[in-house]
Amino acid sequence: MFTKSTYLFLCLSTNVLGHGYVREYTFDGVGYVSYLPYDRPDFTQPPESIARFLGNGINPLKDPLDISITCGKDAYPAPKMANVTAGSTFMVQWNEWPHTGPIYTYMARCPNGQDCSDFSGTSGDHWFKIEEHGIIEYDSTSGLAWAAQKMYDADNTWNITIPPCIAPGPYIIRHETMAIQDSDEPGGAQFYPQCSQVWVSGGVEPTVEPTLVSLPGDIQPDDPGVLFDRKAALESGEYTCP
Ligand SMILES: *[C@@H]1O[C@H](CO)[C@@H](O)[C@H](O)[C@H]1NC(C)=O
Ligand SMILES: *[C@@H]1O[C@H](CO)[C@@H](O)[C@H](O)[C@H]1NC(C)=O
Ligand SMILES: [Cu+2]
Repeated sequence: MFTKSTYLFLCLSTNVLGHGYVREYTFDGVGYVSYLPYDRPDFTQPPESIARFLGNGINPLKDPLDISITCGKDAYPAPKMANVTAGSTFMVQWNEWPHTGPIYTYMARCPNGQDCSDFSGTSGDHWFKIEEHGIIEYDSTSGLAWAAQKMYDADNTWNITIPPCIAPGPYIIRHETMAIQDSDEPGGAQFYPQCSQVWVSGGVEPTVEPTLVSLPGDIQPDDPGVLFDRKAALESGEYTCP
């Protein structure tokens, strides 16, 4: 027993130093625990969550054309759903985020109109992007920085606004960071998508139908936001998220 738990502990600490995952979401001021790949209090069942199972845990995805890119490896629908008002800003809390790179978020309306229990989002055009931040003007003195720097400095939080004019109903929110330390080599970019389920209420009429894309599909291995020279990008400030 002693040996086993010590070994487990060492494994976890090594991993946790490397990457990251979303630990908590705050929608309309209410905190919701995310899917926790490691820090379950009793190492048995994950708590019932609004977040989809994340089989890759804190580890990155490398192939944007694999269906894992939609919501993570072996993702499946979560038992719960958060309530959120259209036009409101929600917060994601990562456990940590030790990499640099862009941050962007997509949503998809769950087609049955009731919940997201039968929707993987892995085929067909369902997704629309609600925010993207690549290189940002950090503040008046520091100049340009990657969005992840701002997240890191804000205690690993990021705030995202739900579009005010989308139709009410069930949606998946797919929030993603990309780690770009090896993005100058083909296959070097690391993707960390995370999916949560929400019921959106309110909304400004008339609602606007967003342009929909597929995932996998919208992020390509040779996209100039995926395969690029990160130092040159930061120097020039020229970068477009995939
Ligand atoms: C969401 O709102 C519905 C309808 O008001 C309510 O029944 C449900 O309990 C709410 N869910 C959460 C997680 O607060
Ligand atoms: C997100 O919002 C929270 C609460 O308002 C704030 O403490 C945090 O600094 C914000 N994070 C970023 C990256 O702006
Ligand atoms: Cu990492």
